Amino acid sequence: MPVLPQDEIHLQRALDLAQAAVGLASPNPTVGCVITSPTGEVLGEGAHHYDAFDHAEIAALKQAATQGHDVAGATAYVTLEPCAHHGRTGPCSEALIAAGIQRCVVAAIDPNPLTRNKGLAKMRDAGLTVDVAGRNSPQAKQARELNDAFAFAIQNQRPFVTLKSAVSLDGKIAPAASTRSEVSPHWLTGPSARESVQQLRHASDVLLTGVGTILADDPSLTDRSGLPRRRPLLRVIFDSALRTPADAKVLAGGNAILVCAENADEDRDAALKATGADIWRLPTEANRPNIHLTLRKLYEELKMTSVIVEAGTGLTDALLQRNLVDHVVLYYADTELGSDAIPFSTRFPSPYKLQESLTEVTRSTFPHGDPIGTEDDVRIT
Ligand code: AOF
Ligand code: ZN
Repeated sequence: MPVLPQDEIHLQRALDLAQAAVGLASPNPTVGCVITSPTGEVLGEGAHHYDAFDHAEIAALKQAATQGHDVAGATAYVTLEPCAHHGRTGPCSEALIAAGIQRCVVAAIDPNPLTRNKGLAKMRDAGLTVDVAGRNSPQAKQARELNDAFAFAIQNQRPFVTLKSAVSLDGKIAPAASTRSEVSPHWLTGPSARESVQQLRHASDVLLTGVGTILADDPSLTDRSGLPRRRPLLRVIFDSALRTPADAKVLAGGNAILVCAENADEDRDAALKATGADIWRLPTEANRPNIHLTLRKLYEELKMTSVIVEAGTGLTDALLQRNLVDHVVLYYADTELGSDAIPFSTRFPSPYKLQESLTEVTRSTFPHGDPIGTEDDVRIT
């Protein structure tokens, strides 16, 4: 791949269509499709939006029909293998066959066991030419990255967890508590890191934090990317004793769940629920909210497939210790904060050590290969 010179261009266009649908497809995968004539003319385009039901291929076939194009003998470029099962809609592989598509170019195989490889087989059996992008091609990589969370969640029955933090070169996330008030809350992130964080939040279903972060910084923790999403970013706060103040910014506008101990003070409920927040009373684990249980509930009951964690040392440690971190994004600030400052994690003396440990211990859970993404233009503002 590419087999033909135009393949790369059309597959890239299909990937761009999928990319534009990030936030609109979850809990389904993000998928784009382009249908072209044998001479390379674009006949129809589509992307999957969960609320519109149609899979990307059906959306593209419908657009071609609306524009009066005949797709017999055409090529379909799809970022994910066309499905073979009956779910909320009929199988796309059969729809492409029935429409007379002659060739299908696929960027990535569907990780869903219900349909994986079956769509390809159906089309091949029907006599279509089916080409799959090489595993290491840029198109295949981009297609897999778009659906990292979907693939992980469907195979592990819990959401994909991305841990995000801004750290100093010596692995600290904030100055020592005694000097903290002298520093602005956004002390470690520059404009380009902040923009990147918004993109990460936009691609996530849930933002997870701890009550310590709420009490220390009173952050609003919203998706301010300005891009559309089908369900608002759900903020989940681990708060065993319900210490979150009812006027905390994170509770403004609802879409928040406080996870507390079963015996947390009942009197706090009414004030917190009045903000629109939900309260989950769950059995604790060593006096802390049970992380496994929370993640499983988020997936099973709310179909949440991706979580971004923006938290302090305690929650970061707890997640790393339980091997519940699937992807780490660190923004490095070109500074050192000294040994009294608050560490990213007590389990690792510095991010460099963290990188080594993750490479050894949990590399197999990292779909991207390289566990740590850095951004070199981060500066203290
Ligand atoms: C495709 N094209 O655009 C998408 C696919 O519940 P359903 O019926 O919407 O099916 C969802 C499953 O279909 C999902 O888990 C994945 O395997 C596949 N998604 N397939 O051919 C698409 N979004
Ligand atoms: Zn489909």
